[in-house]
Amino acid sequence: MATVSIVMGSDSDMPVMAKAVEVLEQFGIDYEIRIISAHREPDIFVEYAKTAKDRGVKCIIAGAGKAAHLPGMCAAVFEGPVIGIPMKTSDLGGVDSLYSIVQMPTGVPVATVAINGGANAGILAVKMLAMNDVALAAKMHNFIVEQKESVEAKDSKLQNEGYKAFL
Ligand code: RP5
Repeated sequence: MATVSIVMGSDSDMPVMAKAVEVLEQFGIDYEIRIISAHREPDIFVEYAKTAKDRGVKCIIAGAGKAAHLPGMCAAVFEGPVIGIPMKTSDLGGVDSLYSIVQMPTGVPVATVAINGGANAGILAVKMLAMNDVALAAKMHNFIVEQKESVEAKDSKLQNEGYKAFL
């Protein structure tokens, strides 16, 4: 059973989607990963989204670029939370993807992360799952503490060695 489903519109999205996968693996979350185009193969897309709940999926992470309808259509069919990742594009820089994903009509939300925000999509999914999982919440707490300590260490280095140590 897959707790999180990761889906992207094209294999060209993989470098960004891989960042979400890395986070899920870091936290030990079961996942499935698919390339499904809502535009190029709508029948397969609908079957995928309709059956996600039966596969045990609690949350979908969907990434797409350009006229990025995949995350919104996931939210239209799947009843659980959907996290959308807008891909940076060569023509419009990803603002096209961002607007396509974030501007959902009332009643059908997509929690949209930053352009190319694959890692944050994974972190947000883990935080959702951690609400009902004490062990996962403890792992997330450690992650947050480590992140804070990492920034503190950099500032300490700055104070001790000066800014040139970072160049
Ligand atoms: C979207 O169109 C995909 O998510 C991708 O970001 C974009 C371009 O797809 P390719 O032409 O690279 O397959 O459906």
